[in-house]
Amino acid sequence: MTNQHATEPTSDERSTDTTAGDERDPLFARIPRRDFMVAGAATGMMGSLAGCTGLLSGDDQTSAADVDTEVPPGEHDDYYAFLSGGHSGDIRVYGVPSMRQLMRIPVFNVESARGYGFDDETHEMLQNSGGYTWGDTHHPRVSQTDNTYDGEWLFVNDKANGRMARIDLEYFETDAIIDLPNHQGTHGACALMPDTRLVFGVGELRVPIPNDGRDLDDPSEYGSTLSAMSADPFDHEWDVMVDCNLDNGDSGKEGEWFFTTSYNSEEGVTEQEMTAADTDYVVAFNIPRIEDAVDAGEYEEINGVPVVDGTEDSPLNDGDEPLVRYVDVPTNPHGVSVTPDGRYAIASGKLDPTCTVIEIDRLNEVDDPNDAVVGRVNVGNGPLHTAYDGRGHAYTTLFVDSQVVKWDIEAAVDAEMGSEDPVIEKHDVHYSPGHLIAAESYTGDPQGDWLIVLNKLSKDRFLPVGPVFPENDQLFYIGDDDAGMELVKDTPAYPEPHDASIVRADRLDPASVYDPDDLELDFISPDDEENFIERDGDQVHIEMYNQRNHFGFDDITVQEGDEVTIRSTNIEQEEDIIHSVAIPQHDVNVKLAPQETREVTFTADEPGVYWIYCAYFCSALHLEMRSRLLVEPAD
Ligand code: CUK
Ligand code: CUA
Ligand code: CA
Repeated sequence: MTNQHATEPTSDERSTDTTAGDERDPLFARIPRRDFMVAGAATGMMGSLAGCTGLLSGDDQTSAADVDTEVPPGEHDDYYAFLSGGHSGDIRVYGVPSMRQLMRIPVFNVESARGYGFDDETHEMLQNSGGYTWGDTHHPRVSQTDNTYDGEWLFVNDKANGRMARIDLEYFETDAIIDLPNHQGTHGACALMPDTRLVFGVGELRVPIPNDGRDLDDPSEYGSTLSAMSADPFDHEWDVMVDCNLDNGDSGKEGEWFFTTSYNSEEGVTEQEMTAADTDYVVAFNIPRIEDAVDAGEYEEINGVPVVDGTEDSPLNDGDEPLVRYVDVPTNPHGVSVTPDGRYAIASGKLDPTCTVIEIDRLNEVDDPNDAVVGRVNVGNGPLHTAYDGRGHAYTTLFVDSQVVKWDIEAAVDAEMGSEDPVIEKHDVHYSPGHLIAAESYTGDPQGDWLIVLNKLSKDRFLPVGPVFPENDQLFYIGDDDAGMELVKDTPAYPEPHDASIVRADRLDPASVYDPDDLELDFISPDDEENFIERDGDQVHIEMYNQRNHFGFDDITVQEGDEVTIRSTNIEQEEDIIHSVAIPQHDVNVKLAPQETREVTFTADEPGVYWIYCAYFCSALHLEMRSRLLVEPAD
């Protein structure tokens, strides 16, 4: 068997010419043509993929042609990937297939490069949602219309503090955060499909609800909730309570069901207790029925939120139209995701080597929800998450085996329970994968070309950087079922992405300068009357424009002890000319992109001279772009 890399591609095969005269969709121009692969096979590139446990019948297995992931200087990627930053608290934006990091979007973290958390507006947003300086983002999900990404919003959870955030994809900035009072940690996050009518945060950690000191050491009284929010405006609508815990979540495609896993049906508090039972749950929430209960007043208000009783013994779950159905699945499941056609919810076993296939329509037909289970495939050890290519295949990460397994969904429905037969192929990854995500896998129409596997461990894959290792996000090409999965790129990732969404670039329409009408604060032009320094007692209010290479005032004089508010507009029209208002020794750092207006409030508590300067390198006279803040000593 020859290694696929033994034969160097010819210069033709290595071509990066994306304008070659053919009729392919320019979006997919970089994917090699079928004839490359035939040529590759003909020149002796037969054999198994490096690191691939070949399950295809031996000699027929051709390697994939070398897939071109190069995005030459000046060219753009075909996709955006939005990766959660884990306990960095942010979102990272990558281009795919280059895997270049394009931007970071601070969400729950204070971040100086973008001045996030420094100006009054973002500071207050963080203060009003709990005042924490960090969060733990896991599940970034992009809004959809008709089960297709619409590029409007991205929603993400905070596992650390029980919050959900909304990111505006016009400006690539966090614009709203909701503190969910009945959540200790919000883990899963996903909108209700097909149209993002609601956004869900999945409460993971069981606590007394309300958590006000009652039932401290009586875990049988603990619970968790699924929280529903409207997307725009971003408002908390209701919770539904369960006894067990809730973990990951995904939406059905028809606005009816929302699925989560639960690994703690035991309602335990120790590892031993939480792993005692042979089965836990996929919890299926019937959203219209829950909404009807809210409308009918069948809830208890807790912490200002209508909370519907969805526990197993709830009277609302009696009868023909239960609000919440509990499906038994093997012990301590983790990921759950709905197939692109909306037929099945597939849950990964984590402690059990299987994925369980639930037929969603059957949930309305069967008396015993366990009768909705139509398949159970033995995929390997430690299955965590499943993604889709839109061609009927599922791809599941195996944390323990350090592999990705590709399997056939309908074959799993046809096969005996527990069969390995639906498995098509396994490929090693490096190492210990958590999530994986295929291009547009969460929509009704996955693109079927790229797959990113988010490996928790990188070990020997990169230059050593001390005891804290980067993660390793590996890019696979999955567009050729005959050739199999091809590993094409390792990408070190700063700790610690958990999940991602990959969105076709043409679905987004980001702004390159601000529209002043979209901002809360009024634009400040260079007109004299719009630039002023006003005193009211010991409060000083300053409004000034800025542009290359000066601020509206050369000097600003205040008194020791004054509370100073500076509001400033970057009046530049030209994209990418960013300024800032930075003041040494006052923790002031406000980024101002073109046409943006922000304000910052601080106390001038030490007399002296302070140079207000611009921290973005904006022009040749960037260093000269500064003003003096003169703080006069108090009498
Ligand atoms: S995740 Cu949050 S523990 Cu598997 Cu979706 Cu990493
Ligand atoms: Cu403006 Cu540097
Ligand atoms: Ca369990």
